[in-house]
Amino acid sequence: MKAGIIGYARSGKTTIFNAITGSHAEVGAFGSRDANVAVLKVPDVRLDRLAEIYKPKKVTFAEFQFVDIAPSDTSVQDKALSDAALRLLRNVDALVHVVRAFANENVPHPLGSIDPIRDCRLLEEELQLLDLIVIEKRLERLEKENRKDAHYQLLSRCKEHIESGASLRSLALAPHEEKELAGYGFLSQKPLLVLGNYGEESIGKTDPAGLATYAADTHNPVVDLCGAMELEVARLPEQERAAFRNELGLGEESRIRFLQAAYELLGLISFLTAGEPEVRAWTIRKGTRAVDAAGEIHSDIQRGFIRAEVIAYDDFISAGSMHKAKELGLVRLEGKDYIVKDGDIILFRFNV
Ligand SMILES: Nc1nc2c(ncn2[C@@H]2O[C@H](COP(=O)(O)OP(=O)(O)O)[C@@H](O)[C@H]2O)c(=O)[nH]1
Ligand SMILES: [Mg+2]
Repeated sequence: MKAGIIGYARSGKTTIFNAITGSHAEVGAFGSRDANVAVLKVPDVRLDRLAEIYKPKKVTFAEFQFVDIAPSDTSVQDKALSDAALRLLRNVDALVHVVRAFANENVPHPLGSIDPIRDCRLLEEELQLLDLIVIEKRLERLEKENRKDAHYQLLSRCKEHIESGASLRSLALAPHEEKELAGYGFLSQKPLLVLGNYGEESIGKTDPAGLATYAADTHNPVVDLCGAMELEVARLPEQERAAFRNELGLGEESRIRFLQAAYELLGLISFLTAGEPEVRAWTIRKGTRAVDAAGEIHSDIQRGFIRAEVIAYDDFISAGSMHKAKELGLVRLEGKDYIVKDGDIILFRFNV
């Protein structure tokens, strides 16, 4: 899974990227790169516990890619997205909008004032407009070629939806229509997480900029944090961080809050595999069938799928070992269509 950070210049995107990923990308500048990319390991206490039991050679956490995209060209800083950004964003699974809610006179906002809800609205409009441009071009092509087919009708529906002021996210689509549109990578269709970047003075206040209320209306989830403080804490030696967070009232680590929100937003869960060579977590979407979950591991396992031996993590822990769990009848045999649950420990039987 991959999330792309977007937002106005100097909203704190790189600061938050560094705080969440523990990277050292240069704040306020970018050099010649198009993007900073980091891979987050998704913390999972279940894996730690399984590793104690299996003592495997390798423990592999689920991974989540986080991309900090270069700011717009300095001449067009009132736009949140540059052309280079757009190319990178087409293939992300989710967008993270860093919204500036901190005041800092030395660092002006490109629009001249701090107004988080305005920024959310304008960014949403920017995404919609970018999609509209793509749709209109395509429709024109189809008209020229005299192909007013089902695809044409579908794109026309998208166009009307955007013209009514809505994002494609809220357009009801049948599964085959979703597939038909997937190749376009429409930006206003991507799940969006709002990351409110507050100043120190807002720590401990509830929804100081009204972002949660705005987000409830648009169904975009919100995470509030204080980027500058998060970065300070992230730079401390690990053993000092928790005490500092407590003292400052910063709450749960930003990385964990971000990942939880992102998993929730994208409807993600993890299933686990455990053995002596490796204990590992795999990320899938809620509602994934066993045979497709197998495909996450290897296409051979998917193709040759026979059955899945499944035990819920909690059942395994209470039994204490796989041997005991089997004796107690806690390990189930499931077929291809079984819907995998979060925390299922699975052994796939397959034949190639
Ligand atoms: N006071 C304050 N300054 C911040 C905060 N987050 C970022 N900044 C400052 O704002 C400037 C731009 O930050 P940066 O992360 O490069 O923003 P980007 O352009 O969105 O990537 C830098 O000088 C940061 O130090 C914050 O939470 N509080
Ligand atoms: Mg930046």
